[in-house]
Amino acid sequence: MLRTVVSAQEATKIKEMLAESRNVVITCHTGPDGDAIGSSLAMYEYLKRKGKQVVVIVPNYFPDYLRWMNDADKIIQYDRRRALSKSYFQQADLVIALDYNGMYRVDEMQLPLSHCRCKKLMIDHHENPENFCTIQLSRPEMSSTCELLYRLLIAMGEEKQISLHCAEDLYAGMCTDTGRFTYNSNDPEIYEIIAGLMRKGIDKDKIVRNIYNQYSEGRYRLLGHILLNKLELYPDLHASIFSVSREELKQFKYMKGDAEGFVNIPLEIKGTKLSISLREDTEKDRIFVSIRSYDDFSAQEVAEKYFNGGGHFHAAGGTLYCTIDEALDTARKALEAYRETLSQ
Ligand SMILES: [Mn+2]
Repeated sequence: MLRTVVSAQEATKIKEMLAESRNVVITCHTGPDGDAIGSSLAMYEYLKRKGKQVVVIVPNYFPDYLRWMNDADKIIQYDRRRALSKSYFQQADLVIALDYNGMYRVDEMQLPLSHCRCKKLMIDHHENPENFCTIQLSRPEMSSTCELLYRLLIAMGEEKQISLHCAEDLYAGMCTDTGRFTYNSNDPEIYEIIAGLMRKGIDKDKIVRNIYNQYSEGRYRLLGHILLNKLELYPDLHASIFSVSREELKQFKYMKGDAEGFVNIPLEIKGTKLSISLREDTEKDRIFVSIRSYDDFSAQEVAEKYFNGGGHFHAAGGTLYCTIDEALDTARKALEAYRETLSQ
């Protein structure tokens, strides 16, 4: 038995909301990751089996390594199919917001989302949710939206309705949001949930291979370049910074998703407890910042104070509108500002 995370009352309300709806649009955040796509397709699978008219609409491109999931080919990409997407939003009597906490997180899809007068349901694990949904199931203490969605399905008494495909999607999201259960995953119940998903017949080893062993050659050449030429290590501060410019990304035939997880790698160097990654956008003049930390050092605080961002305690990010050199200066200043804490 899992502890109560979703109360019986909440579960009943959500179950009723789902039962009353006929045309459902499932949405997730821009730059969808494994948890966003996993929770969206798990919900899609569940509602489809309930006989609902349901579509998944994502704001933009999602990485190829998530396309093995059942019905991934049915996902509609908003930035490519605006008219079609808008018609789905207009017809919807329920919009579900998965793995995001505010309308700003869907980028340009905000327009049809905010115009949509129907009921909205949020299921999410990011802090400080915005109040834009009829029902808001927000649990920042959850490791992933997929974990929360599994708990919701159980709380609604729907364990039997979790299909093999649904279980695969949920596992994929739980796995990617915890770095294959290497961070943010000390809750023993996570493993009870995995056991539950395995009883549905998932091949978890194959899911991991499907997700992680699908990268391009360019990704590893780029990583080699970064580690050899771009990584700045500050052993006295137990910290590291690296930056990648648009030119460098082009040189290594960068595709969206190719740099994913790079920020975690410097933390594998003994003694490092903070890693900052700065990556120039290939299109607009902006720098994507990614921050990871260990122990009691808050990546979130650094993201908020220096990089117009936020996130989770150990995994955060932000955006800077400046040159890559200016971004490097900002990152170095941030390290200096935390010298006392970091040098301990
Ligand atoms: Mn997530």
